[in-house]
Amino acid sequence: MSRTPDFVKYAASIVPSERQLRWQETEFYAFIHFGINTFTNSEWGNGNEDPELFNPEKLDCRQWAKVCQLAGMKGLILTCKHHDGFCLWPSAYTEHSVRSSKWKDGKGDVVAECAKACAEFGLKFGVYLSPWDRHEPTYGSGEAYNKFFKNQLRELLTAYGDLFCVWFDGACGEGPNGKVQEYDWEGYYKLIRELQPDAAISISGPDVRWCGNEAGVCRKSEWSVVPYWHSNQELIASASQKDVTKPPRKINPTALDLGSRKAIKKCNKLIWYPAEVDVSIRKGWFYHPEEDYSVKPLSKLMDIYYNSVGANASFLLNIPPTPEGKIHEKDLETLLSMGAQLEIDFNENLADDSVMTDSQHLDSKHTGQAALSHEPDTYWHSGEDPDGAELVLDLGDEYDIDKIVLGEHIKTGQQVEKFSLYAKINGKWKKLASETTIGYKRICRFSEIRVRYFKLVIEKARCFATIAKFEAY
Ligand code: FUL
Repeated sequence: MSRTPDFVKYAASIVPSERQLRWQETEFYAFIHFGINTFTNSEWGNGNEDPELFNPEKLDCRQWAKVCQLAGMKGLILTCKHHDGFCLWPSAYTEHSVRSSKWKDGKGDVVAECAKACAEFGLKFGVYLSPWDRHEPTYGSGEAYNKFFKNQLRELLTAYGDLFCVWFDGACGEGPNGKVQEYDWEGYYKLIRELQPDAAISISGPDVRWCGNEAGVCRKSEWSVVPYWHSNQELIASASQKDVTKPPRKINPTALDLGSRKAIKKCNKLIWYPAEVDVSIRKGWFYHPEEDYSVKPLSKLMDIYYNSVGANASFLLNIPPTPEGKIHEKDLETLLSMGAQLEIDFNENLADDSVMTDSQHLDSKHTGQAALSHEPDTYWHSGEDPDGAELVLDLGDEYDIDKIVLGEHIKTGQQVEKFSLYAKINGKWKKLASETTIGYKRICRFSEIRVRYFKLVIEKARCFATIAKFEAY
C-alpha cells in the first residue's frame, strides 16, 4: 500500500461549485457573434460605426434557437456587445445601440428576442459582454468606465431572465482616446454573483477556463483541478487575441500539462477550473459572405465534439448570423446534420439493464452496478487503494459497439489519472483504449466490435476512484 502524498490528497479534495456542475452538464452550446460587424463585414469594429447600419430586416432568433436545439446544443451565448461598443439591447447608458439603428425604428431589442427564443426551445441563455469598448468615451478613465460597465452589466443581469453564463474575453486594448482601462474584475464578479448567482463566469472569470486556443483542440489530459494562477486576469489577457488578424490557434506548448502530479506538486493553491473549447463554424467569428463556402464540414465538427465533450471539456461552437438576421443555409445544413449524427451516435445506450461487477467497492451503496444508474449521485466508489480496481460490464448478449462513455462522480472530485479499457474477444481481454483523465466525461472510440464483456481498469487514481457514467453505443 503506497502512501498518498499530501499534495495529491489536497488536489483530490477540490470539488466543483453547484454552478460549475450545472455549466458542465450543458456540454455543447452555441456562441452567436452578431452585431455592427455583421453589417460592416468585419471582425473587430473600431467604435465609429454608424448605428444606422444595423438593420437585420428578417431577424429570426427563433430560427437560431431552433437550429441550435436541433444540432444537439443545450445553450446559447449572445455577443450583446463586442469590442466596438454597439449594444444589441437599448442600454440606458449609451446611444450606441439598437435604439439608434434603423431596425424596428429603434424600438427593437435583440437580447430580449434571443432570450425569449431560447426559453421557447429549451436552451439555457448566456451573455457575452466585451469589457473592451472602443466607442465609450469614459473607457480608459478608471472608475467612470467601471461604473458604466457595471451599469450595462446590471441591465443584462436583470432584464432577460436566468443566465447560465456570463462570458468575458481577455481582450483589453485601447479605447477611443488611446487609453487602456483597468478593469474592476472583482466588482464585476460581485455584481454577477449578487444578481445571477447560478451563472458561470467564463474565461476572464473564476468558473470556466479557456482551453488556450481557437482551433478546437483541448489537451489529451484535461484536468479540472489546476493551479490557482491559471485564473489570473493578466495571464488570460496575455494569452488572448491581441490583433484581429491573429487569433490564438494553438495551445502554448508550455501549457500542455496543467493538472498532472508534476504540474501541481509545487503549487499551494488549487482550484476547480474546467476547460471550454470555443471555436467558430467558419474562419471568422462574425459573418462574412466570402466564407459561405468554407463552413467547417460535419466530420470536423464531430471531431471537435469528441475531442472536447469527450475529453472533459465543453464545446462552445460559434455560429454567425447573416445581415438579414438568420443563420445561413450552409451553416444550417452542417448543424442539422450534426444533430442527426449525434442522435445516431448516441441512439441507444446498450449498457442499460446490464450487469456490472467490481473487484472492490467502498460499501454496498457504491458497487459496480451503481455505475450504470442514471441517477447523478448513484455511482461506483472504489474505496481506498484504487490502483488496479476493475469494473466488468456484462451486456447479457453480444452487440456491435464502437464507443464507451465514462464519467467520474465529479462532485467528489477528479481522481482518475490513468485507465485502460478492454473488450473480451474470443475469451481474451483485448485493450481498446488507454488514457489518463476521465473527469466529467471521457468518450472512448474504437473500431466497431461485436462484444458482450467490457473491462475498465483504473490503473492510477488520486485518493479513490468513482464511476458515475458507463454507457455503451
Ligand atoms: C476574442 C475576440 O477578440 C474575438 O473577436 C471573439 O469574440 C472571441 C470569442 O474572443 O477575444
